[in-house]
Amino acid sequence: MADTVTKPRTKVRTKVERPRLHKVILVNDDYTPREFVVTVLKGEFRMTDDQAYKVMITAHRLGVCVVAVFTKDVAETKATRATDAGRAKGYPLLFTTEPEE
Ligand code: TYC
Repeated sequence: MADTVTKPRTKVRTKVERPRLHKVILVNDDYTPREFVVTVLKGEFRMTDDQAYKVMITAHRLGVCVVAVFTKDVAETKATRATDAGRAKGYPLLFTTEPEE
């Protein structure tokens, strides 16, 4: 036959990758009261008193502590809100974000 139809021997597979998660990181400073850090962690990240205290004291001792992981948008929004809560009180409290490896 003249019009031979050849089936493609390869299939196009669209790779769907899970969105990378982003860490919210609490950074220590010398001025923000411990109790205030705990309050912000509880309010913005829905932690118990115990969880919030452990995260705060880890950042206090080591310099930083991972608070939680979220999609990029959620991580950035929460980090900004939590940082702003400190700024509203005149504290240098800082939450940053970075992508998980
Ligand atoms: N280092 C602060 C103090 O001694 C408390 C503190 C802990 C501040 C963790 C920020 O991310 C922080 N008052």
